[in-house]
Amino acid sequence: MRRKRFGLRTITGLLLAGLVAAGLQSGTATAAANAVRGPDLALGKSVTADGAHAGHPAGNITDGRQLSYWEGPAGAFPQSVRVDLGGTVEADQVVLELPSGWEARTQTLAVEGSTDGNSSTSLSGSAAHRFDPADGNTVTLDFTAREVRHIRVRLTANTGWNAAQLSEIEVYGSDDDGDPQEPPVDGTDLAFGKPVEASSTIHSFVAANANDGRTETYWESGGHPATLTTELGADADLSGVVVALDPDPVWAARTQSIEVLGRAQTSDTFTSVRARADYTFDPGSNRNTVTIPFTGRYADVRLRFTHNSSGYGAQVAELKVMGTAAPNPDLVVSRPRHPPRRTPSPSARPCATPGRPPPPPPSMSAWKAPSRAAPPSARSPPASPRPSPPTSARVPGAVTRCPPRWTPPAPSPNWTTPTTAAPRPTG
Ligand SMILES: [Ca+2]
Ligand SMILES: [Ca+2]
Repeated sequence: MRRKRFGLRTITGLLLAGLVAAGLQSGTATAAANAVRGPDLALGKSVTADGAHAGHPAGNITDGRQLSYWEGPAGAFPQSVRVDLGGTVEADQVVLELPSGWEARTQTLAVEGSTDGNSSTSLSGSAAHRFDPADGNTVTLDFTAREVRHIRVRLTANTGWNAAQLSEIEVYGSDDDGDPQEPPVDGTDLAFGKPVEASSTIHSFVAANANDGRTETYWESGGHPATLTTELGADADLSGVVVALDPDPVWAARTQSIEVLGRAQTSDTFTSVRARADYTFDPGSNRNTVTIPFTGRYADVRLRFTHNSSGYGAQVAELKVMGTAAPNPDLVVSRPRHPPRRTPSPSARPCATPGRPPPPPPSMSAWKAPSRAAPPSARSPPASPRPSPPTSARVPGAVTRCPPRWTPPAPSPNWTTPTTAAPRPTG
């Protein structure tokens, strides 16, 4: 069953009304509204482009950072960049971004969608779109909801630079995967009461709170990235995880960016079983519970968190690992359990080394340094009102944030090149 769009506009309206009533400023309201928009279905997904400037590869376009961008080869229009969403979704909005501090420019572009990577349909026809720092250098394109797996943006002109430029492509709509309103994944909860450990913990919100069977107790990390790992004791055939926060409405809606990893009992390393994606926890629409399906035989399951729109560390009240025990004849006889693997806290270890060095800063000739302090990135909304579950005083500012890892894009299917060349920009 296809889930309904999250009722986000309704939620946003109610939230905005509440914030206005509370006398908060519009900037706070906007950030909060962004926080409850559905997950970005393109985040972390594979990207290919016709070409790219060596320092600004296509992968920058779904890395969740507005500051990092893709740039096409100089002087070569048209240019296309394509995102494979990994599965068919029903999309009705694409958001395009440039770094928020750049001077205004207009890019002529069209957005197309495809279910098979070959035939495509127009989602937003070719038109000139202005990227303006006054609007966060963000362009939002709404269109009639369509089922797509691939999104392609074709750019034919850029008034600000002699190449196509985009720092983020975000896709919104509904995604059949991870539908919190669908029946839970199969099997029983194999994580209840099992050993669980976290990369960091703040105050008394310890990891053991995450599988004690009570949603009123929760684990919270001391920043991001953070991991929560549960050891099932033996391999099991898994169908997914259920991640819950307290459904009490005192918890405001929030989005957490989560990757799921698994490790078989014969392996020493974790592998990703579900790519990083944004999941919205909302007491009003999904009882603050998110289901993340995957399949595989694993003994240990790890959640890796890289963002929480509430502005605090990763938060999990209950982690359920759903599945059934796997045949395991030699568990006791021949294979000792792994020794405990404790990861030092983020404050005690350096940031993870990304898969490649970060791109150099943009050439000064490409954009003017803003005369004032650049506005905060749209990726860093201020903290939403903190829920008021029992807690002692927080220690703000103690968190060391690490950059998200870069994931190399997977090859995407060929995409039929349009028969008509797009017009070149004049001048
Ligand atoms: Ca980016
Ligand atoms: Ca709990």
